[in-house]
Amino acid sequence: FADGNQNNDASLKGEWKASTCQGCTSWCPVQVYVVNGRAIKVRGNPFSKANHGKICPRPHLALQQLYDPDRVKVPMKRTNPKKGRNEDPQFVPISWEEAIDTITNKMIELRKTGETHKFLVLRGRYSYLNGTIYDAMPKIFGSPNGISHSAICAEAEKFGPYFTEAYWDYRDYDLAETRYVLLWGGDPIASNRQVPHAMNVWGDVMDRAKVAVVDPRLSATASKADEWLPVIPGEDGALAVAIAHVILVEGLWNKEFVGDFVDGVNQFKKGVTIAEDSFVENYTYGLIKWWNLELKDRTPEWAAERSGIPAEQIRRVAIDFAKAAPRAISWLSPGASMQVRGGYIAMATHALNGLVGSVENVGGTLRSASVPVDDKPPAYDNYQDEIAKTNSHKQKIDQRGYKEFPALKKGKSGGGVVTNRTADAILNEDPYDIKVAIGYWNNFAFSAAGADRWEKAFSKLPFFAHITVNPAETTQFADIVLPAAHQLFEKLSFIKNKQNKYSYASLTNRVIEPLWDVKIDETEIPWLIAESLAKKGFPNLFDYYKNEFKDPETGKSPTNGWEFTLYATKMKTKDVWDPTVEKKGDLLKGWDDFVAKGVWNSVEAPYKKHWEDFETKTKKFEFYSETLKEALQHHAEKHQADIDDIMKTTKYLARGEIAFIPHYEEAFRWGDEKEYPFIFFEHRSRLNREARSANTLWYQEFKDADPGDESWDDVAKINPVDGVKLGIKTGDKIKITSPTGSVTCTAKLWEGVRPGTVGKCYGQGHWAYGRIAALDYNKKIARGGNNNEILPADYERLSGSTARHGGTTRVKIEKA
Ligand code: MGD
Ligand code: MGD
Ligand code: MO
Repeated sequence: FADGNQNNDASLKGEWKASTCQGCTSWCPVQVYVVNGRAIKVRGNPFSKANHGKICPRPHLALQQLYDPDRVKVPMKRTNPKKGRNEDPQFVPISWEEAIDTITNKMIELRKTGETHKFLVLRGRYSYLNGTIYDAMPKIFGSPNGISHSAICAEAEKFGPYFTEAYWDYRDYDLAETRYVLLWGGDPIASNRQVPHAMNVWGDVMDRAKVAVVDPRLSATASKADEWLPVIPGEDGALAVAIAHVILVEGLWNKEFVGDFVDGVNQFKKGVTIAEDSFVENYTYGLIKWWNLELKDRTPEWAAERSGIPAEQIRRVAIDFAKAAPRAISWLSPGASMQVRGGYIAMATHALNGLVGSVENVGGTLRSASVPVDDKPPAYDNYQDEIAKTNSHKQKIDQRGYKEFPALKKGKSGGGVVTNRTADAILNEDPYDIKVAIGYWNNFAFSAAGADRWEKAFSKLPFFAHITVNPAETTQFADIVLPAAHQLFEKLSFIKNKQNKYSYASLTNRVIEPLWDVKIDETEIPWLIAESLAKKGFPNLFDYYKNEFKDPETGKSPTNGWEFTLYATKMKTKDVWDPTVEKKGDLLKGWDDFVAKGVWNSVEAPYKKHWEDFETKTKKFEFYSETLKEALQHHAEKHQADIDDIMKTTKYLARGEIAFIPHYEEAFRWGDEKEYPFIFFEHRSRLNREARSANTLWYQEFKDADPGDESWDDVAKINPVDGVKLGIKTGDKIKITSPTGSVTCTAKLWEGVRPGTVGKCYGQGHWAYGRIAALDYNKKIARGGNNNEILPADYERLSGSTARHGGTTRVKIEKA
């Protein structure tokens, strides 16, 4: 059926049905080939411009997730009250009625005692209907606690574009027009946020543009690049400021965007301070301050000592990058930012786009065209009673906004989530204890650094319900387990995203009848909870769901969970499919047309849209961030502190005005060099569907698709030079120990990591999840080791992010 010919006899040939793959944050529109009610193949949605109607390898793995015999198939309850990794939960099947009844009994108790804020919803991956369960449910019930996974994902990355150009989001890139791509820990043909797009155009990109990859590992992209800069983990900041230094000294900044000296003569000379009024900036602010405070001494020779990259290579990359201006992309990824001192690396690497004028410019970094969907739940204030109003304004459980956790999302103290801190908050009952928790599409006992704290926190919770597809690590601590519909094949909802200059709205769809007794996490399950709460005397949530979600075509209110799902999806995407609504993009004929096509494409993202008014304090692209200064000032005042004190509390070295500019900071590392001689770093797999694909045969069989890795195994990649010193050979079983934990895995001697470092993929090390992911599911023996058991729970505190990169910890390696 490679031709996808739909004209032949449908009963024999089956049918292609549209949905969306949420295996990673690319969120690609796909089609599923359904024969006789079975999904048998996934391909790209040909109507989708963003991913060229193509997919990466991973939607194929989703088929094995769907038909995984280890799935949770019916609701279950725990019969062993003791919780812990070594306790068998002794789950037994129960009905949906009993499961929901048990949950709402616990919730009603909180209403009775006035402790509704002790109710918590933990969100992992999500669709744009998440507001019904993650926002409206706790807020109407009376809790502030909708806690998302965002800060274990990539929030530190957004810190860079926000505090330079007031854009708290990921960028898109104009790959078709670019002439230079400088990647900071990004591996776009294998991961990041536009995998099928990158895979499809990378050959052309390589023909037209130079590609330089800053990554401690020889990644898939690095192996084909013009330049590989195997940076010492966490020392990216040194490279970024040295590249900026070279661009200025060589006179290669973009005059149109940045401006020029009054007399037209370049005064940027190593070590020389410059008068601020000698330069007139156009769309930027603070260039000379940045130079005087930081850049003037940041030569390639200075950076070479810190980053481990030769000065000539730094100079060459800087010059080639800037000569391509403005068609030059400095592409920032979690690799360079999700580290203890990564906030300023995010700023420094993104500031390079400012220097070459590639911000929202041809061949540069882009924002997005708008998508006319509504991703917020309808207003719910009218459904909040007194308890709800009071309690939902209490301090959130994750300690955001504490002195130590500024979490400055969009410039607001405590504006962002501090996901990983929630475990400590639960354990220490600070700011209070949590009594009833529901987690969905998340697995923090596996996916969060310092995972053992989550095992303890989940064990401590008096009541925990997990909405899940597989019996994951987190599931093992649940009192009630609810089987979730698989996102790609069994769930109706929608997302919006961008790749390849196009923004889009795409439906996830129920393309087959589920084999098992599953329900949709974000709509059907909350509906049942609301209905049950109403029967027990708390009708507000149910009233809200019934009254505020209506079919936009018939005006009908939902009478069951499926109708609620359908009407919510139709309502929130109405402007996309309603032909009478004007918009910039595809014209669809109506809801049925949207379901059939599955995707709506925008026009291309505009260039230069914000040049006249970046929404920063100064309205300019800030090299000296007045926006960050104000945010830090506000946070400091809140805690009767000064900004230097906040810097110290958040583990930064900057003092004075350095805190407001992109600058170098030495990498922060756990562990003493003598005891722990190796810098540990990690990466993701091109087969990772976040941490949800390890129980598929194809994941294990093709694991060697990651450079240096081996099928059915979990290897730590060690440079052969170090192998000789340690007396360790490829295939040896080894134990890797950090100051906070150890894992065992297999040694692989490989030249793609630099001596003194050890690199390991994230994704293996499941001790639960299923019989393929775990080496022995019943005995809870992991296949390999979970990186989160050696990564300490540390943070990039200004954004609230968890540090997984930058060589956060040192380790020792021994034969196991
Ligand atoms: P996963 O671990 O992928 O997501 O971390 P989480 O948000 O915790 O979630 C797995 C859970 O979702 C399992 O319980 C599974 O059974 C369930 N599940 C699978 N499919 C579905 C479905 O279709 N619907 C529902 N309802 N449930 C489903 C992700 C987070 O992990 C992220 S975003 C990043 S970027 C981080 N990556 C990362 C890393 O690279 N290294 C290290 N060391 N840690 C990391 N953790 C972070
Ligand atoms: P990471 O894999 O966290 O982020 O986006 P990615 O860009 O994929 O880090 C990228 C790189 O950082 C790795 O190549 C690693 O070797 C490198 N690195 C480690 N330490 C350092 C360092 O100190 N400096 C530098 N310069 N590099 C370093 C994450 C994005 O990817 C997210 S948030 C999600 S949820 C999606 N998940 C996902 C997936 O699970 N699998 C695949 N294949 N793609 C995915 N895309 C999305
Ligand atoms: Mo993520």
